[in-house]
Amino acid sequence: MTDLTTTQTDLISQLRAVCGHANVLTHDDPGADLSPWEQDWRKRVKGLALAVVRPANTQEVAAVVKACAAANTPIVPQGGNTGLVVGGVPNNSGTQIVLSMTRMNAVRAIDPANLTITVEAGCVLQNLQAAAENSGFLFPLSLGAEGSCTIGGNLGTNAGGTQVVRYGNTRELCLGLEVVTAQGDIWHGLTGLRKDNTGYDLRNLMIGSEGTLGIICAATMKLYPLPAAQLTAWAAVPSMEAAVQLLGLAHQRLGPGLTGFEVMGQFALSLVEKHYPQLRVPLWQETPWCVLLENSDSENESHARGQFESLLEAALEDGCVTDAVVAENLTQARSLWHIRETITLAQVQEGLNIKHDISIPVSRIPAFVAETDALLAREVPGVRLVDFGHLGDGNLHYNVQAPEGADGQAFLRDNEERVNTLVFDQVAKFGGSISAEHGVGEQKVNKLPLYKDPTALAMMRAVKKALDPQNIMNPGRVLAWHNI
Ligand code: FAD
Ligand code: 2HG
Ligand code: ZN
Repeated sequence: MTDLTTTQTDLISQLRAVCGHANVLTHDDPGADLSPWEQDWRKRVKGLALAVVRPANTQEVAAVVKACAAANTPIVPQGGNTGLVVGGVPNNSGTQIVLSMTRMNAVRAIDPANLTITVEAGCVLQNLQAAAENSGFLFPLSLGAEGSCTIGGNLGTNAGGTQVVRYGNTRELCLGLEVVTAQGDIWHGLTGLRKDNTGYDLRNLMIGSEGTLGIICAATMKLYPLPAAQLTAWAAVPSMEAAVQLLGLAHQRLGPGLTGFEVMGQFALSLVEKHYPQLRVPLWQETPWCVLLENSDSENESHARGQFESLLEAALEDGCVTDAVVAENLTQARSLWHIRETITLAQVQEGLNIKHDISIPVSRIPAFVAETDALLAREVPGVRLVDFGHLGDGNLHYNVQAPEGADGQAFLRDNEERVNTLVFDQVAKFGGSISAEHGVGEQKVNKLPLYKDPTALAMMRAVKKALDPQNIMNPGRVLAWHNI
């Protein structure tokens, strides 16, 4: 560890006085290993923290921020550290503290009549889902990282996941927040109100701000009735056009019952088959695309099954589906979802890759994919496209894997920048966004000014400057300070 300045040593003593000695970890502690907090999930970046601070409550968070502000020390809020854009780990300067929220994980209250649950930011998403279910409700946010990501991180990134087609992003699920500002003040905004027109929408400003404006300490989230039945189908579709046609049919036939609509390209599924053969991927060999559909029904299972079967019959007749299976039971349904959620891990096994979490209007996705696939094949010979994602939301993970047998590091060094530019230029041409779900983090910080509306960017900079004039909240993420 580098020598600490007197200010840094004093700060660490103050933080230990606030949170307790054991909850402020530094590299000077005997046997210290801070790498779980310093290394990003994709293992693309490893930072160096001045300290990892683990507060137990909102008052401690406020005191930590006040101390850091006085010492002009940057703070990187962190939840489960499953983010994919290098937003929740420190840089390598050794001057930033990681504020780990995982000790603040309590479910504070459930209000059944108001259909709300109030939880602390460090609550793991799966535990929040379970708390809701144990009280007879559904908390619908669902994503592959749900066993370790936290609701604070979900709010920080405005996470999407697989139920957005019906329930919206994390933002749509949130009614109130408790936040510590960059000055260390507490905003008590935990209302469970569905209507409140008393000025600027600060809640939605904080959501998706990736820790750059304040620290989310707790949230009041919406609950929904548990569906009476939930069915999952896996369909082979002959083209992306057919997948979009199937989506239209599913909206028409299932209405609000359509809770999931995921598309998966053949190569993406071949990676699951290759690295996780025990999962037994259905139908993938004979078709360029598969679609996973979910029907959540408020009546009963036979109603849901009847609806699903008539949808699939119509789709087979129209030719937008060539073959399909409907899960017979919950275990089979879970296995199908598990295959979908395993694509990210299969990509890790296959080697280094370039990730994109883009959105395009659904109607334009087939043309985008055809044109961009051809462009990449021409510009980066041998490149392998791992296309999958939340087609129901117009959100594709248009990921790019190195050619077979290529050295992943060399591939990234020579191609990452060029591939990003090619893909993002195409996204702009088709009226899309360069990040639909994972956020900007550090990874897209230099790209944002190229693709975001300049007036919107100017307003974002003004907000950052007003709320965090010292630039201590997750600096260098979302916006680069030299641009502010
Ligand atoms: P972290 O990674 O710890 O932090 C993420 C960002 O939020 C950072 O900028 C951090 O500073 C900020 N932050 C964290 N906590 C707070 C807080 N309390 N207050 C303010 N800011 C905070 N994302 C999707 O949107 N959809 C998916 O389907 C999806 N699937 C995934 C599947 C896998 C296998 C993996 C590894 C990731 C996936 N992700 C997905 C990305 C990631 O899980 C989400 O971004 C998630 O919301 C991050 O939560 P976290 O607690 O891990 O946050
Ligand atoms: C998903 O939808 C996640 O599974 C991760 O957003 C996407 O691995 C990816 O690129
Ligand atoms: Zn996703």
